Amino acid sequence: GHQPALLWYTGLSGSGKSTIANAVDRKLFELGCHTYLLDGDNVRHGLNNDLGFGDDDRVENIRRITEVAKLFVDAGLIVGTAFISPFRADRAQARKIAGERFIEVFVDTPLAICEQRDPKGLYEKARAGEIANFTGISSPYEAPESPEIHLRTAEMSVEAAAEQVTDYLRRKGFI
Ligand code: GGZ
Repeated sequence: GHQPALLWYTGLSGSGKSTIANAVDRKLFELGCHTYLLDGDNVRHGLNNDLGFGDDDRVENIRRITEVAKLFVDAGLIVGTAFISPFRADRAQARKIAGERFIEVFVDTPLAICEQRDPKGLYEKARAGEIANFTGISSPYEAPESPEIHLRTAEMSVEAAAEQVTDYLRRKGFI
């Protein structure tokens, strides 16, 4: 069996949040855990397709994600959320709502590396002024001060990062 939990991934665009969250999900599935992953693909394209990237819309984006994640946690799942979630206050609110089940996972990839990867060419567009309010360029990212899990991705593989997460879950008795 396993205990429900909320793995709250936070980090810049291109930091690897979704990739790592998916790798963790696969490992948990193999262990027989019931999981669900909320990410841009299933939330920003559906429930939150009325929201953009100004500060107010990001706050509302994260507020709704927090409430939906809470429902899945109440249903007993190990939930992952993979959003930039740039504001400390919003993550603090999610922590308050999820209680001791909240696990902040800082996907700590330096801006220079994210920008170098630029898998979707978004940083290039943001630098050229073609995308407004781009996180790290023209919109702030407030890094976590004391995340439960700190992934320094520049120094590790996706597999090693995923293992750091499952090790934590094991150590704390969630799995
Ligand atoms: C940041 C943006 C922006 C702006 C579009 N700023 O790398 P991606 O493409 O796939 O991930 C980014 C995603 C960020 O959405 P989130 O819901 O995670 O953001 S937040 O938590 O701040 O609400 C990026 C794309 O959307 N994208 N415009 N201006 N990222």
